[in-house]
Amino acid sequence: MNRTLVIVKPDGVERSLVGEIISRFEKKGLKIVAGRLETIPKELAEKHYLEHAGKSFYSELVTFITRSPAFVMVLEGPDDTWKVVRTMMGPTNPLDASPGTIRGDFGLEIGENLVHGSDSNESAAREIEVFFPGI
Ligand code: D4T
Repeated sequence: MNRTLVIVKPDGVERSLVGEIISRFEKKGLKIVAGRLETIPKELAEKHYLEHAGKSFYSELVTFITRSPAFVMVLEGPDDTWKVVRTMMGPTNPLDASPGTIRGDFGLEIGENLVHGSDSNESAAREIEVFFPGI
């Protein structure tokens, strides 16, 4: 089986969309193998978003992802589960996301786009190790 990291970001938790979002993944057939509600510590957020360090939106991004609890989870499914999850999330900017996707149905702003999903098997392995070391 193949695993990926998914985060319902603080905006999704604040808007009580955790159940709705998890439900979509479960109905699709993906299994939750780990999950935790937590206010992501700044150091962890910086590690997670390392690839964006130095970009104009980086400090806003770290402030946003750490501002209140997020629901962090590991989902398991077929090969390239990360791709299944990203398709269900829709593109980064919710304004570009089609209805039927999470961002398309619930989002309007790129800085409040509800959900994170790993963008490759390599990122998934790295990110799972950051949030759930040793699982
Ligand atoms: P994440 O990583 O959160 O799943 O989002 P994506 O994989 O879809 O998009 P990303 O890594 O390119 O961006 C990470 C995060 O930064 C926010 N962002 C992005 C932003 O606020 N302004 C921007 O211009 C971009 C490109 C949104 C998602």
